[in-house]
Amino acid sequence: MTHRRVVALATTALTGLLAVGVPQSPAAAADYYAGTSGKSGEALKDALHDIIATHVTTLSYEQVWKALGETDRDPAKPQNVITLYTGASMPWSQHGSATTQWNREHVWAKSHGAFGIARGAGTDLHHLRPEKVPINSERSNKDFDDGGPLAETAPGNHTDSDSWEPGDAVKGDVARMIFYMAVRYEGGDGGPDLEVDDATSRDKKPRIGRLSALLEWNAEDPPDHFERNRNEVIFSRYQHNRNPFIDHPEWVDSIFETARR
Ligand SMILES: [Ca+2]
Ligand SMILES: [Ca+2]
Ligand SMILES: [Ca+2]
Repeated sequence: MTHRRVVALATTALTGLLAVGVPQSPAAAADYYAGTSGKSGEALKDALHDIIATHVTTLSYEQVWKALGETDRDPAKPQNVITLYTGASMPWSQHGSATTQWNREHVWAKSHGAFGIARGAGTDLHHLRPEKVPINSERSNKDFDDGGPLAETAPGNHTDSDSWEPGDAVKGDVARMIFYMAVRYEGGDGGPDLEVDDATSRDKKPRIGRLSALLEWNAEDPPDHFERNRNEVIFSRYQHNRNPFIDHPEWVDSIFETARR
């Protein structure tokens, strides 16, 4: 285990102790994950899929606007949302397709599996985030990986021809969104079976990468209050399912480390 990972794990524990204002009680969270006890790897993935794909409410693409106003609300300025890659605060009302506005960034690029904006993967709040229109365009459908020069539109982010490296504050958020999607979507209901691989091939298959970078990012940037709160809002008010990797970041390695080999 690297020193960096040890520090990240210690920080995870500390963040858990210090988390305040999140309505989910430990007892309720344990109940949600009943059936996962003692499981790891593929068996844990299957159990989590059954939990997070059952009793889910799907939203229309139009309903996503209003929901993001709540899930990504700026705590210091309730009429605003916080955008994903740079943490900018923008008025919720300023959404649309103009270059001065924000729109709905599909963190799992919607061409990777061609689900578009269909109910389900295309409208799943667990991977949809507000982002400035020019940044959304520059990220495009690139895979995630470390490297490249600074992005033109997004300070603190890096990009090259085949990949996007988010700012340090949201690297873990991005990783956990991707891992959620891979477990949530297993090809049921006519939807795609999304999977993470170690490539940055930027193709249209139902895959995204790069797994090794995403594993590192999950360890380096543990869930904070903002990320936990948004999981709670999605669960209690919109979709009624959770991102298990925000509640249990350690499950990422259990399920996905094996996929790398
Ligand atoms: Ca690259
Ligand atoms: Ca973070
Ligand atoms: Ca899958």
